[in-house]
Amino acid sequence: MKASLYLTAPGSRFWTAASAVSLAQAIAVAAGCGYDAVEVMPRDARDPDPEALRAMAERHGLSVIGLATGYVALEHGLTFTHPDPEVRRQAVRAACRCLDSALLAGAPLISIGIIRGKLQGGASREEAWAHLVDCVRECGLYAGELGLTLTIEPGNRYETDFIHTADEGLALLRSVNLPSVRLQLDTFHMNIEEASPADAVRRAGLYTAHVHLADSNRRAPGWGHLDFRPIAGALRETGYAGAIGLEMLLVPDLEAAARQGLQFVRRLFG
Ligand SMILES: [Mn+2]
Repeated sequence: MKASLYLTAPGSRFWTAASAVSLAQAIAVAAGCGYDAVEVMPRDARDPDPEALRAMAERHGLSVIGLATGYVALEHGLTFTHPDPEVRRQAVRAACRCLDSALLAGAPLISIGIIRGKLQGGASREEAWAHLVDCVRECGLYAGELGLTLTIEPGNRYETDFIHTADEGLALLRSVNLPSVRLQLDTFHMNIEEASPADAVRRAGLYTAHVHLADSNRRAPGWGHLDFRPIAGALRETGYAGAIGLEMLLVPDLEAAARQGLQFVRRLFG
């Protein structure tokens, strides 16, 4: 099972930011721990420069497994469900630029999380859902042209009011109906929203293209109270062949969390 470490470009507003550690230093730590890959939340489509990122990873024998699009919402305020069509158009354009960067970084996927936005401006849930489907379809078509995958990550209710569960994610996949659009499951969100995370993994089946692992408190797995064994069992049952991405609070520090996360994954999946 390939393991990847989730890293954030320095200066990002995203919560995984590892203080003053540069991406080059963080990648060196990931390599030292024995990770296979990194996943990166950029600050912009060119920050980090995707080709430089790829070279940094390759220097250590690592690959870039994916880029996150959260920066489009966090840094630029652009979302797929914004009531203003011009904002939605810009959000789609930014996500497509992220796909261009993923291609240059050698990353097979980009993820759709908070870029989907929240209900606002008096829009009804139905309108917002229709906007989301249109935006994801447009980005998904472009991802398909590039041979890349767009993953939809269900998120917990405190971070998004759209798509909390794997079932809701699957409903979006059905509406979009493109082979380039798939699910990304995150154990931290599943622990809050799913009646049974393991059953959610089974229902998502082979629609799952990527998995994030973190414990109940977003710390490294094993440092909270989530039981990962049924989740790992369900992933094995479904024949999941993607990577396991450690997306966790880098406490007490990057290296300690990275080491704990990887050891836990190696024990869990053998
Ligand atoms: Mn995640």
